[in-house]
Amino acid sequence: MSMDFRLDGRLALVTGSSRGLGWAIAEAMAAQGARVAVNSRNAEDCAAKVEVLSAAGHQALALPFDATETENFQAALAQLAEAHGTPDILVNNAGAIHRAPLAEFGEAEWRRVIDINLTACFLLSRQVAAGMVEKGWGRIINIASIMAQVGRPTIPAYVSSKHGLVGLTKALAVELGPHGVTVNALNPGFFGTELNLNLMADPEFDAMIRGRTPLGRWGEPHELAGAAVFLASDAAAYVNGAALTVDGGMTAAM
Ligand code: GCO
Repeated sequence: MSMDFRLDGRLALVTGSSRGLGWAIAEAMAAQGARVAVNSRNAEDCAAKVEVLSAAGHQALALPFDATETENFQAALAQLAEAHGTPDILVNNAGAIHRAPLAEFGEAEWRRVIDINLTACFLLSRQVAAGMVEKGWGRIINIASIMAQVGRPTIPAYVSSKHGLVGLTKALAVELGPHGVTVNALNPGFFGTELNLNLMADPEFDAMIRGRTPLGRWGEPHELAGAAVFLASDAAAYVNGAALTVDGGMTAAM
């Protein structure tokens, strides 16, 4: 019985995929044969990334929308359904972070981070699940974080949203599993993305990450992509409700 990691014939929507982890996941899924809908709020960025994938001989389309605006993404998904059908794979990757000491952490910032990192994932999953249930096959992959397992100062909204996202993953896994739809999470550790540029530029924080990570370095975005492809593939058909940590061993260490 050969392991099937290919995604041929699948339509994958990856939110926040014009850069960082989302782009690495979109590239990897396209290379595995998926038709990939590249998403961000910026139409030009999506178009530019579709050009890169098309130039590599892959199937891709731009699907710009704001994942926090229900009408916006409903219209985009209706357009997608018209032209290409409903997504077989949804990667809830779009996310935000706000860092401030508790006493200075504003309510508006709290709500913004919860809205994009958790509420948008619920609303998009609810929207896309209908088509997956109809087909009797689907993959929802939530990009959580090791901040779903631990916490650190100054990021209460991010930590809470990522803990919540793993809870949402389990809730949807049990509700959608009977319909052939699996729902899993990835818990990335500290990766070299735009979200972390200022952390990487801080010599003290950089040294702390390298010191606390058994592999001694930050992760590269493409190093998360393989786990996403696995969860999206038929090789992971019996993986449901799981949260796979990809952190170089950081949370395994004392
Ligand atoms: C931070 C970082 C982390 C990482 C990542 C860890 O401020 O602590 O941004 O949260 O980005 O999410 O999984």
